[in-house]
Amino acid sequence: MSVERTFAMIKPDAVAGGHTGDIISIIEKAGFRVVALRKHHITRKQAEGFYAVHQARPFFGGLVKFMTEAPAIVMVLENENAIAAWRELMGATNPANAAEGTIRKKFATDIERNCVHGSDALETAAQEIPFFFSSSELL
Ligand code: FUP
Repeated sequence: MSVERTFAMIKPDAVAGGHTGDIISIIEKAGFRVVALRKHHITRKQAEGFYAVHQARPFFGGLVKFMTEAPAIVMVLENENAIAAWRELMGATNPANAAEGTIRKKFATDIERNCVHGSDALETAAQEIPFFFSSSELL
């Protein structure tokens, strides 16, 4: 086990739905330290860059539209095994498959409007954290 940092986001659906406080409370109760946090309205260019790996997928246009429709909360979380631990707490990408007690089970609408994001590997976290934060914001 090692202490890791992961990039996390409360997506526009959950922020607009008034679930920001509940989700941050779940995060803190699960033992994560919030290293950075900011409300941020993602631009089209940022959404296209952030999800570039999915650009050939049929859902890409809808995903970019959703991610830019309203502000999100961007965060950096720290914990033992933070990357896997945060993905477990989020639940499956499709909330229909998400386990009881997970954030997506509680707050997500469907596979697109799935309320939270988390880096899927150390290398991804190392790209996603500086995509939204400068090193001086990691406190
Ligand atoms: P995750 O790592 O759980 O965020 O899932 P993916 O990287 O597979 O997908 C990234 C985002 O693409 C999901 F959060 C939502 C969106 N997506 C769709 O809208 N439809 C799909 O069929 C798959 C993913």
